Amino acid sequence: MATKRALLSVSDKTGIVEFAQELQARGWELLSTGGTFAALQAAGVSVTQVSDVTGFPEMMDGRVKTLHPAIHGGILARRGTAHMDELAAQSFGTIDLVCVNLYPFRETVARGAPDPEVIENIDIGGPAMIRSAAKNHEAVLILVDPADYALALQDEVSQADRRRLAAKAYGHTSGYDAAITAYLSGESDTIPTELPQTLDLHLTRVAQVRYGENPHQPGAIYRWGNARGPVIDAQVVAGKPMSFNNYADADAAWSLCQELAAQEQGAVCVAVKHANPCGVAVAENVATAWERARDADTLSVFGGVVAVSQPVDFAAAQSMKGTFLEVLIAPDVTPDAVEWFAAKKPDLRVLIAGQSEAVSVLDVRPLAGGFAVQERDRRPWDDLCPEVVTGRQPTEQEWDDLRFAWAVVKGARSNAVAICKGGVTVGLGAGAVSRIWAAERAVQNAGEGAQGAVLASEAFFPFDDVVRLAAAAGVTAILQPGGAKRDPEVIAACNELGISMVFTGSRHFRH
Ligand code: 93A
Repeated sequence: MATKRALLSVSDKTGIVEFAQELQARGWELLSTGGTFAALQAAGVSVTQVSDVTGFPEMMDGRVKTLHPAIHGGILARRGTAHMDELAAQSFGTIDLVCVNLYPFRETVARGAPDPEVIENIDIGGPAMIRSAAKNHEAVLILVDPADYALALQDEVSQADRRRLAAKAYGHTSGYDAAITAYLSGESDTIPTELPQTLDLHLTRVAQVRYGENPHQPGAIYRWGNARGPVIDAQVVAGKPMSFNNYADADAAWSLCQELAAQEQGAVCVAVKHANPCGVAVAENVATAWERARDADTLSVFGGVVAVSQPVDFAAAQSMKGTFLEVLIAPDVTPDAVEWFAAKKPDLRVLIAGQSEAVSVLDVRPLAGGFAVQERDRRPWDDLCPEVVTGRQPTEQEWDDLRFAWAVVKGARSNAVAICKGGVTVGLGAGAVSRIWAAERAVQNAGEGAQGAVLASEAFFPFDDVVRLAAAAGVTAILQPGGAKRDPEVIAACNELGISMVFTGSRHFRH
């Protein structure tokens, strides 16, 4: 078999030397552009310059390096066709692997470089090679991410993986072009500070579901650009295929679970029904957290979706005996637990969450004809300056419960009220169209459990009615943003009834 040739041309040189060494050890011939060539040669890798292949030097400060038929013909030739004869007639060889990442355009914009420098960082030859290789992905491996180098070193890379790499490659160039578009139209591409004029809505379908929210609605799951997500990239280790509603609820459960895990000590369990938490608990281990979350509302948890913050072992799995659940998502699940679930709860979808460093910071709501887009509400507890506005101060235990309850109402649909005690939701009212109804639901749900508990609300109290209701049920401390016209009346009611009130100054609607 002819020697395989790889073209390496990368601005981000992470892992490139090790990768080139591994390719060389497997008998690959390596071609490379100026800077990459220098880095590889310095590391003792034997490599040929692209200019020796094209017969032309790199020109115009590198603007023209790889834009040549010897390169693009070698990538694009359809193997086993007359293309190969055309290639041979020019004495060109094939190129079987293209490893490229682009000039750091975004980074150059981000550090406020002058316009000519930004323009110079618009990569032309790189995207051209990426597009060529991705088009011919049946024969050519296209790598745009050092995380995929290991895959390329396998003896045989499947067609499915080659296609996935090609899709990723087009996502890479389309995101890159969107950044250039944003810059040239005078908009910043740095999303967290200001949302851009145009959004790269490059979406790839990643999963098929039987139907949408209801059987008469077609549905599918898409990935946004190259983003990875804990749920869309989760590994389903047991159970039935995921449904549309399973995806949505698992996402809601996991995100609240992660938020709580970041601020609490111990294992967190979040049970979700219809995108709202119905039982949430933090405890010394997963089994106990689950049991407390379940017991918080044994009725609603039926058919629920559960996220836990720590690995599920055999004991934790067994604690879920006797409750019908749709989905369980965890950072890991031990093999004996997976086996037990598969045997005893064959319908339960058991998910090991995917890596999610690059989860989108955007929150998108569909509108007929477009989308409403905002930054996600990611404000953590530590960013707040909670202020006690009553004579009575919360006790230490109440502070812990207030912080816990605050995260829960933040993860629920407005209007949301949570009553919590000892790291467990004892009463929840979410998705109500009036605040007092959310509070009434929570109080009713809590029953006797409201005695000595705390209450949190994701938005302010327009009247003192919630305070009076909560105090009558036995609640001793309340947390809310504050900022209503009638705040003085609300505070007076707390002082009169001897309960503490804390203002966070931060509202957390989730409509
Ligand atoms: O200026 S370019 O658009 N012209 C080209 O022909 C070309 N070929 C590769 N930039 C080009 N590249 C880019 O050079 C690659 O996309 C990569 O980002 C970079 C690697 O250059 P070096 O190996 O010299 O560090």
